[in-house]
Amino acid sequence: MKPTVDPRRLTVLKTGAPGGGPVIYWMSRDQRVSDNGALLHAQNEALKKGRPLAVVFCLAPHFGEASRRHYDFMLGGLREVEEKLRRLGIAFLLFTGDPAVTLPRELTKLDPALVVCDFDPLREKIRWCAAVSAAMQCPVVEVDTHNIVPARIASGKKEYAAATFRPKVNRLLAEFLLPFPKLVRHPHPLAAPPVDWDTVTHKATPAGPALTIAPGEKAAWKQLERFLRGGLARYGDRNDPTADATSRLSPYLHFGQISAQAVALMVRDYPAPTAPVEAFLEQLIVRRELSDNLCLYEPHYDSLDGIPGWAQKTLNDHRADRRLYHYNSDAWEAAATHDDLWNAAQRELIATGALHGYLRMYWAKKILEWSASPEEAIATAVRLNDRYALDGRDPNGYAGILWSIGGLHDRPWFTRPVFGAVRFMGGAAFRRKLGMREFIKKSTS
Ligand code: FO1
Repeated sequence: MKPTVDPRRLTVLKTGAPGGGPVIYWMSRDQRVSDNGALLHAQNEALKKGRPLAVVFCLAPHFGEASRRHYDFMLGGLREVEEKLRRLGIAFLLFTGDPAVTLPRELTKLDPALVVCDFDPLREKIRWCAAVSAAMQCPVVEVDTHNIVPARIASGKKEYAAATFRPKVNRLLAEFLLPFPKLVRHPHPLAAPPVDWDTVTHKATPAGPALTIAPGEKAAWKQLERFLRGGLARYGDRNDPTADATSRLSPYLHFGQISAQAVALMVRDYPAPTAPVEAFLEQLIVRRELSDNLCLYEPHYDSLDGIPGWAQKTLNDHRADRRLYHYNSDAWEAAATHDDLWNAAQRELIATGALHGYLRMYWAKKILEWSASPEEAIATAVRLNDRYALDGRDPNGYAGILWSIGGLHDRPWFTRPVFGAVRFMGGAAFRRKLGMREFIKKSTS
């Protein structure tokens, strides 16, 4: 029998009596065929039981603040998934509706032998999972194939900082940073009608700005190649937004169209200077998995209650400090502040759905500085990032916002008005970079 997925990736959500139907992988977070531990586990179980294998995706009519760009990107990737699965003799079924309502009904009809789902610490997905598990008679198993070291194994509690988390991940890396085995052509067919993508796309696409990058597993690998050849060696100067030395992989990672595993293995073995390779792996492995750790153990991962005690105190102590400027949500969204750099960043976010990491910190910190309260600042940053960032609605985004505004995973600095001891970011040095003046001019043209 083919090598199974490391059992430490698995969590039994429900034991139960296998039905007479297929094994089902309910795909949600990890929307890819290769390097997908949940899909591999589902196939292993289907081969053992001699059953067909079906991948099910439930298209929620709206997911948080997701807009047209997100659905175009996601559906573009899912079309590729269906095509690849068909060639492997694996059925792909797409349902539309609230997954917590649609899936219990549709999965029960299939009388599955087993339902496999993929790990996702966000409260919306936990709600969906609870509804599916409650409705199923058969066993339901969760597989963490989004993290290289499974989140539940890396740590049993909310970690304080990267410094406390890094050794726990590094100690286990050698056992988990391994290539996934390949899927085999499935010997037990299941007839499934092809998805009518035009109707689905037409129905599911809310309004909003258009997509600016190619979606899907193939496009993700092309972007990885470009990064390896181009940006990786210069990854060190990633704090210069004009250096274009970032991987631009985060939307593909967010939708699971490429696995962090595959990216880490390619980067680790690529002939490039050690420093940028280490810096990139720190972001891809420690920082990214630290944000899943936050969302897994901190229910308030997108509000003030999720930040450390010292930061709650210091922001409270400075709650009444005079704000030099104060904007409401419309002004923020319209990039209509007094600060041309902030406005340029917001326009970039709306136009492309992406914001360079360093600029994103500046963008969030200024929202703290010019909002009436820290609560309002976090709510504004979460709403704008979820609505416009292609990689929004993701643990990484929430952790980044709580880091910028609430000192999460950071330490106290010199005290300033409004910020208290939360790390301040002025932007003066930033503006002086030649590239930044171009960036601002470009955005007003
Ligand atoms: N997951 C689903 O299972 N069904 C959806 O319709 C869906 C829509 C969606 C839109 C934007 C977005 O950023 C994510 C979306 N997801 C959907 C969830 C995604 O797959 C991830 O599970 C979470 O966003 C990250 O934890």
